[in-house]
Parts: sequence; structure tokens; C-alpha cells
Amino acid sequence: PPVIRREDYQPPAWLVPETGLEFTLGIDATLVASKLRVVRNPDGSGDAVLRLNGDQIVPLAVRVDGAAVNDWRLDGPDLLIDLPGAEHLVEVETQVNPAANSQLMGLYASNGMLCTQCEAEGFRRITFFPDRPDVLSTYSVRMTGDKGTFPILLSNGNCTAQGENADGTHWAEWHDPWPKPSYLFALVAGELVANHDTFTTTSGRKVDCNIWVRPGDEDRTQHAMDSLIASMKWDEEAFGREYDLDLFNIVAVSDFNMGAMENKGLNVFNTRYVLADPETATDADYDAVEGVIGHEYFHNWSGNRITCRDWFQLSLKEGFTVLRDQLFSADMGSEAVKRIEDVRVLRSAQFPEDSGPLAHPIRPDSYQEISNFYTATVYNKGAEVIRMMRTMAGPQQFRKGTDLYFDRHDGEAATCEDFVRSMEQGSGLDLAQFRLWYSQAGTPQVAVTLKHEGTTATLHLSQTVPPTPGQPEKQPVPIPLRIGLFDRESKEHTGEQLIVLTKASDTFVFEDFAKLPVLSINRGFSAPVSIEFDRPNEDLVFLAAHDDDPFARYEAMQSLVVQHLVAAVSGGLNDAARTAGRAAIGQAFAAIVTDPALDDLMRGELMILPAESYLAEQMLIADPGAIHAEREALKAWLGCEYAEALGALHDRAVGVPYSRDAAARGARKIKSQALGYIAAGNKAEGARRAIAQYRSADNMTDRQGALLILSSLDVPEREEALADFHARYEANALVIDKWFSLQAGSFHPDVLTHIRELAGHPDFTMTNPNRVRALYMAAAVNPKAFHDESGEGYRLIGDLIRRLDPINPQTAARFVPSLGRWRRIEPVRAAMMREELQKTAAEPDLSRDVREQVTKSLG
Ligand code: HT7
Ligand code: ZN
Repeated sequence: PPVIRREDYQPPAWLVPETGLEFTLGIDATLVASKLRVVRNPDGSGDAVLRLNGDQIVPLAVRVDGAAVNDWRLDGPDLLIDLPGAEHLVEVETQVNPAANSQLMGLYASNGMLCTQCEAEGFRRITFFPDRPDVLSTYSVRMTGDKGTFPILLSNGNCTAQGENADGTHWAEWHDPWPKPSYLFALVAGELVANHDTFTTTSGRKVDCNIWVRPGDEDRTQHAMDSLIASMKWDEEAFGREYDLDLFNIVAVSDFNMGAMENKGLNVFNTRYVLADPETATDADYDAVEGVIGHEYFHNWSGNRITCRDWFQLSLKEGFTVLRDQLFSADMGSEAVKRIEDVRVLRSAQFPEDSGPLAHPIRPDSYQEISNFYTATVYNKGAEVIRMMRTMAGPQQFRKGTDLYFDRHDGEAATCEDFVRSMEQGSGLDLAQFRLWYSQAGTPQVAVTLKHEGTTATLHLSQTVPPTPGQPEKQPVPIPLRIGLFDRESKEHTGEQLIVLTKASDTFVFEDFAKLPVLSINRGFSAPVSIEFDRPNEDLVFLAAHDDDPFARYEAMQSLVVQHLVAAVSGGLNDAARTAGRAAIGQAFAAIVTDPALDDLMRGELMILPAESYLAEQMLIADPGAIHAEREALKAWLGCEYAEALGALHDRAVGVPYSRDAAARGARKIKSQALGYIAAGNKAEGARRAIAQYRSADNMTDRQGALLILSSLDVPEREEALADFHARYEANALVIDKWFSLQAGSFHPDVLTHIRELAGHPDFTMTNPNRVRALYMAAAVNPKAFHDESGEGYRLIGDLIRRLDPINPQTAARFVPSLGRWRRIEPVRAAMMREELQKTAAEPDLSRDVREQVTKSLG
């Protein structure tokens, strides 16, 4: 497949200022007639040929300036038309089959309705068009369809006219006044009901807000509506961004490749990020709804009003919008907890990407299939890069930078460089060297030493950015580190400072310390780097108990456990060292469990042990079996050793009645955490408490929390609870997804057999991405199942990729990176992982999506 390179960017030869689309809707056949006013781009190549991208469509009729033409030609999937003048009206007719569209890109049928997904290159599956984000057009849409099948007809912008025909069909016309790229086009038609509310913007514009769902789901939309209205208000206050249409529609669909899509005025959402009520959604689900609603809404400015020049600039909208949604969620709840959660995601999803065969900079240089670049690197590391600018500038100067960016580039298709330049000029930062964060892949590693002599503390820092595919040599990047130096006696620090490491190595000197202070570094995770700092357990215990930065407190606890488990896994712990390590961890753990000053949401966060994938990241070559065994052993030890305190914690939490306030959410969080440790330490006691919690649960957080524990235990109560759960929620697809996920993610000894059986369950289907992810993604991230020494986990995922690819290549490709980690895994397992990749590569008709990921993973 051809490689698309960033350096080859050329402005479009033709622009399309106006687009008219007429749809005659049908589930099996939809006719699409386009009318494009095309004008030569004064900044383009002057090429007389108009290239209209297509993908699996054929032109049924082509007209130029009203006359049928025959001298068009196809270049692969694209339609080429020679145009003599500077401006023409081009009309093309096509027909598509939404019911047969299992890729869920373009126009497709889901649950009896029609909907679209056009980002990144789905529009070309609907009609021929210059399907690139730098061609902005105003869209007028007319659709006609059977009134019974499609009572609701929606598109971008405002509905300008509607009516009925004598033949039982009806029609609607929509006009979006804001020029937009084709990837933001959307159409939805089907039987839907709305939760309606209004929001009045700061300048007094009344906006009608609708959340459209299938009849019967409307009672589960209030949290989404509250989140939308909160987002609209927050963006005005935090970024000065006001909504710019009179209508904002959100539609929930059950078949969707990703989380949601920010189409102008008509967001399309995976039902998962819309529907929530206490009976069917966990607290984490509620948070996810709020975060994704915010994310898509914030795209209205960071993505829609200012879009991307080309797909290499994806992080311009995604990294920035992730940062915006993170700040929003932090303001809506606990800033500290949100930061810890965001860092956990970064470490578990992005760090492995950065250290593996698919590593790429946040602004990639090349791709074969753009869908493969909707990654944790572009999204989450992209957000971290912008967050560093905010840390260095301070929130007020940062806001000046974003204000300038929005003012200067409104209505444009911009680049990451445009953002950085606006930030430089608006905030006053010098970002010359900082630009390396956009061009270099890999997680910088910072080695730290702290020495003390007389009254001087000397901090030495050195950085290396590891080599990544195509980038053998790296330059030092600016690394902003928030630090605090604690006095061991007073347990106070001398005031937080921000230091920026710009060189390969540097020394920072601090005066007036009678004794060696305790260093708290990278507070708040001010830089997305990995810190290498060999220090005594007692310093980590100190920070875990006393650091006033909540993230640093969490980090100290994590480091304590990581140091211990890494040593244990590599066989470097004798009995005495194991006992000492456990004692230190136990001391910090007990302080967390019992500290009255901690709120329960934070306590729950601090109790979470580092993930096995993160532990594996710390080793050059990892033995997943040993990591799993050591981590489980530590969990069991903590569960035994602190059984009484954990039992008391669980009892206290059980006594807190359900509500959505922070205290009750905190109680539910520690309830699940405590239960996990209790079950690890004492299976019978864990099962007793878990089944009691399951039976008395009046909300999904508690019910799922209990079932999670039971699903890993080989006890009779497991079957009872799983059967009850399925029967109780049979009609609710999102909850049945949980039922699949819990079992596939369990540490039960027969987990692989369970997964194979679940794949044959009547509720399992390969055509619904949520269901596929519920079963197989849960399996792929379950170290016990995936890394089973038999290799069965690898074969399971390899088989899945090969079977799913012809149905939904985008979703299939998302499973490849787990096998692509083989180089960092011990040789016996690595060979089996590699074999699955090779077997996949040998398939003759592999999609571009899977082919790119597999080839790079083997390369
Ligand atoms: N901007 C949206 C990306 C997206 C997408 C990309 C490829 C294939 C399907 C997709 N659905 C949505 C989502 C977002 O980041 O907001
Ligand atoms: Zn986004």
C-alpha cells in the first residue's frame, strides 16, 4: 500500500465552496446526488483535473454545468474530471448499500436506523468528493425517506424546511452555515426520541439541545444532557468559546467504531457514552459519559471552527481537545483523582506504544492507513504536550495563547505549527526547542540523583530519548519538572519550584538544607517522562504519607510497589529483602487505608496497584507469568496482613447509601478496592462478602464490583451471580457487554475456556464493535488470559484479527498492537506471538489497516 508522507503536502487544486446533497433513503439502497460548486484554488497547482475521492462507489451519472459528460475517468477508486474553466458546477450520482456496510464507515445501518461516520475518510464511501480536511464547504442537504421507517431526519446545522409526499415518504432540508470539511458531515434517519433542553449562551443565544435515542432509552439520557450543558458553560468560562448554532443534536447509536464523533451540530455517539442510570451504569461509566460529551462538544472550536490542514495534524485537534476535556472533568470533580486516572491511561496505553514497533511522534511523518493513527500517542501524549506548555506559561498566559490561536485561525484548516506559534506569541514562551516534542517519538527517560554536602543539596538530572523506528538519534527535549524538597523532621517542603531540564544533563543547586531533603519530583506528572531514581524505601514511604501533592503521593506508592515487584520478578530479592520490601509497602498501604484526612475517592485511587502492563514496561524483557504471580502474591499478602482494616473499610463503605455525591462515590470505590484485597487474602471471606454485596446491590457500581471479584473465584457463588446478572439485564446491550467483559477479564483458572465458550454464546456477534471489544479487548488486556503459557491467548487474538478483518478492518487493526509487543516478552512466548503476526501477514486479502500494523509489528 502507498505511504502518505507529511512532507508531500500540496494544497488542493480545486476548492468546493458549496455542496448540495440529495439523499433518497433506503436501508439496502440509498441514492446520493451531489451538486458541487468547484472553483480553482488560487494557491493550488493550477491542475485542470478535478480529483474526487471515492471508495467502493461508482458514478451512475456525471454532469458538468448541467450537461452530462462522458469524459470522466476513474483512477483507482477516484473520479477524475477535466475542467476547462475556473469555476464549474459538478453533479455526480451514486448509490450505496447501508445494510451491507459492516465497516461502519460512510453511510451505514444500525439497529434499523441510518447514520454516518465520515472521519477520517468515510465521506468518500458516500459520494465522490475531495475528501481531505483542507477543503471547506457549506453544505445544504435534502433527504427523503419512508415516514414509518425514518420518522426523524437529521443533518448538520439547522432544519430549513420539511414536508410530506403523497407516497408515504417525507423530506427535510438542512443547511449548515459554517464551512466545514467533509469529515464533519453527518446524516441520521430513523425512529428516535429526544431528551430536549435549552442553553442560553453568554451573548444570549438560545440553543436547543437534543439527545436522540431509541424509544425506551430516553430515561437514561439525563446525565448526558447535564454534561452537555455543563460543557457549554465551562467552555465559555475556561476558554471563552461560545456555541455558534441555534441547535445542538446528539444521536446515540449502538454500532460505532469509536467513542463518538464531533460532526458540526450533529454529534453521533456510541450509546455507551450517552446512556446512564444508577441501575445500569457504574460511576466510571458516568465519568466517561461526562468526559466524552465534553470532548465532542469542545471540538466545536478545537476541530470544527479550526480544523486540521491534513491528517498529520490530527493532534492539533485531538491532543488539544483531550486536554480540554481533562481540565473540564477535573473542574467537575476531583482534580487530583482525574490527574491520576489520566496518567494511568497514559502509562498503560501510550508508554507501551512509545516503546514498541508502532511508535510515532504526536505529529506523525507518514502513514498507510490514517485510521491507525487515532492513537494514545496522538490523543493522550498530544494532550500532555499541550499541558506542558500550560505548566510552563501558567494558566493565564496559556489562555492568552489559546485566545490568539482561536482568533487568528478561526475558519481555517491549521497546522500544529500554527498552534505552537500562536502559543509562543500569545503566552510569551520560547518554544523553539519545545517543537521537538512534536517531531520525536519515544518517552524521555530522566535519571535523577540528589546529593547533600554541608547545607547544599545538589540535584543532577540527565535525559535520554530512546531510539524508535525510523528515529535512531534523538535530541534532548525541554522537560518541565515541578519539584519539592521536604525536610524530614518538619515534613514540610520549602516551596514548590518549576525547573526545566533542557540539556542532556544538568545540575540544580539548592541551599539551606541542614540534612539531605526528600525529593518530590515530577509533581502532578508535569512532564510525560519516566523517572529513574534509585532511592531508599523510607523516602517513598515518607512521600506516600506526607506529600502534599496528591499525584506525588500516589506516585510514591506506585514506585514503592514497582521497585519491589521488579526486583522480585527478576529474582533479585532474597527472603530478607522481600520481607523488608513488603514491610515498607505494608506501612504505606496501612497509612492509606486508615488516614482520616484522605477522602475515599483518593483513598481508592491510592490503593490501586500498578498494572501488569506497566510493570512489564519497566523491564527490557518481561516474563508476564512471573509478573502476574508476584503481583498477585503481593495483593494476597496485603489482603491477609491488613484483613482487619480492610474488613472495617468494606463494612464502613457498605453502610453508605447510594447517591451520586463525592462521598458516596468514594465509598463505592473503596468498597470494590477493599473487596479485591480481601478476596486475594482469603477466598472464602472474599466470596462471602462479594455475594452479599452482589445480592444487596442497588446500583451497577456495587453489583459490577462484586461480580468482578466473583468472576475470578472458583466458587459456586460465581455461577449464581453470573446467571442472575445475565437474566436481569438480558435486554440491555451495554450491560450484557459488561457480562462478557467481566468474564474475559477475570483471573479465573479456566478463563481461556470461558472466553472460547463466550465467543459461541448466542449474544455474541462479530458485527457489533462494542460486543467484540467487550469480549476480545478484555481478553487482550487480561495478562492471565493473553499471556497464558500455552499460547492459547495469542492464538485467540490472532484468529480474531483474521476473522474480523473482512468485516470491520478498523476494529480488527486495534488488536494487532498487543501481539506487536513480542520483542519485549520472554523468548518462548515471543515466538508464539510472532507466529500469530506471521500467520496474519500471510493472509492474501488483508485490509490496509491490518496490513500496516502487522507489517510494522514484524518489521
Ligand atoms: N474525532 C473522532 C474520531 C472518530 C473516528 C476516527 C476513525 C474512525 C471512526 C471514528 N469515529 C470517531 C472522535 C474524537 O476524537 O472525538
Ligand atoms: Zn476527539
